Amino acid sequence: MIRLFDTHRVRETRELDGMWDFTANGKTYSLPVPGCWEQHPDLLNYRGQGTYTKTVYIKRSGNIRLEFKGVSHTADVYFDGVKIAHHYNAFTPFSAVIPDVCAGGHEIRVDVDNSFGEHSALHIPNDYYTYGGITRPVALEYIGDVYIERVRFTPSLTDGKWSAATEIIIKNISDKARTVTAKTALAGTETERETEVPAASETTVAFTRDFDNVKPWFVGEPNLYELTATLSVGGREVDDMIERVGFRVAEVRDTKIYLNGRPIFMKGFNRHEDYAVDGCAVSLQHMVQDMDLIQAANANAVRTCHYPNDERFLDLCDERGVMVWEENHARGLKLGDMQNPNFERQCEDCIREMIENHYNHPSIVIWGILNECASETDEGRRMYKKQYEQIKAMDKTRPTTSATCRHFTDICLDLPDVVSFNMYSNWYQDCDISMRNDEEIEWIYKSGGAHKPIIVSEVGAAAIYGYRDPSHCKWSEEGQSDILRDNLDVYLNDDRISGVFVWQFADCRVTEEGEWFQSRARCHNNKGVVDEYRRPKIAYDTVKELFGRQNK
Ligand code: ADA
Repeated sequence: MIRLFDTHRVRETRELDGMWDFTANGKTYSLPVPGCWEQHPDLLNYRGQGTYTKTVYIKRSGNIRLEFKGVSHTADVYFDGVKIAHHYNAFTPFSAVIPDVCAGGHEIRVDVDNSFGEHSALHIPNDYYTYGGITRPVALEYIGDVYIERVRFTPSLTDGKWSAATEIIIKNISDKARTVTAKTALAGTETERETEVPAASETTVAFTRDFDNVKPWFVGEPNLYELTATLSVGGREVDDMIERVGFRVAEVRDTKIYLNGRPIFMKGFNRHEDYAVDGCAVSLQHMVQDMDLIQAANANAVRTCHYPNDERFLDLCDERGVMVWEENHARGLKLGDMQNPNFERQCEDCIREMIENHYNHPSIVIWGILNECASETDEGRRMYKKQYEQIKAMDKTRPTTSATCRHFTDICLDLPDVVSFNMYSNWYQDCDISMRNDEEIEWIYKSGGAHKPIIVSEVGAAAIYGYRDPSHCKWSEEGQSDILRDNLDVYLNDDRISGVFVWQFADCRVTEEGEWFQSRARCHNNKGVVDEYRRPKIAYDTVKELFGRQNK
């Protein structure tokens, strides 16, 4: 399943989930897609290249489109031996159109690489694991010469009245101009327009309409609507695209974040896409289990640390009324890492693909960038500024932020709409939590963050599941619970703060290469309130109790 709802009724689409042949180190396996190759006993720590192949049967001649929702971390795709796509980054989708394919059997080959090196500026040895494989779903679609590339839905609220702009991005891959009729249907309102799409080009058809009888999307009130866009040529429907949208506007006014004019407080978890046996190819069942546990802990938000998430999880957030801070792919990159010649382009591609593909999710209320990167440097500031500007050029409807740990040295706090900081009081440094919080906020106000909302983007401590100790020492479940209680008691009751995210929801695997193993017992980041099998630690109930008390 590629999304939690049907995205087409006219366009014929087929998912290529299932068993693919896989070859690595001269040995061939049969591996499931989506999946990580690390799930195979021969490949538990394999880092390098591997090749997936699958023969598909095309039942009628014409154009086909292949969509990969995620390949970790670099893919080179071939169709009958001809290269059709190259993509870097495990966490954003990509597609390829192959024109004039004849009916019959054809081979899809995907060369996958999860190695580290200068070619990979974002996937580096880190405090999470870079798996290998075709880790998210793959779809094969039959399309005509003109088809819908994307649909953008932008709601707005003026004097209590809803309106929305719908843009249909139409592609013509033929060498002749085509006259098409574009239609939309949403919440009982239909629109139609005829337009000509020049040969080998892309055209956008836009409609703006008022919507008087819709219910807004809000936290815990996830009203969703099906937006259908249809394309006809000569009176015959040739393509369609279905989106599931919500009437939700996000804005920052002075020190608060507002949804639909109502102030919100984001209380939630940082969640890596990582599950014991699934690796980063988290199954839908395990996504739903995560969502159930997150909501049972009285959370209302998730931060997709530190990369764009699988759209099925974002669909779940839409359905459940859970707010999302989604961010581009970057964690803890020092200036030297950011000066990798591939860094800026790889970030730009990631941001573009994240926003193009996730723009319509009402649950996403804020875009984040560059977690704990070199925001204390002039060169780093240039890159932060460029990425914020890219986001605003693509989406003016959502606020921006970035989680900093450059305490007292960050020179980028004037750039985002919301200032966020990661703080591990009483884990990495013992201190008076309230005093340290006051110091941090007073510095933020003096360093470009005045009159902005503030989010505590990470707070937490580690515990080894099952390790109990009456001394409540560090690494014990009791110790983790105490540290989270003491910190959340401060952050949940400070009116200057608009949100807090616990680091982290679940334990996750980390890279063994480099120095991470030294401070990461089991080669895991053990700060989850549940372990990698989602077995709750004492801290889970502590967070549940404290989040349950906070009803801002
Ligand atoms: C940082 C980082 C997280 C994680 C955390 C930790 O804040 O953003 O990814 O590494 O520290 O566990 O120390």
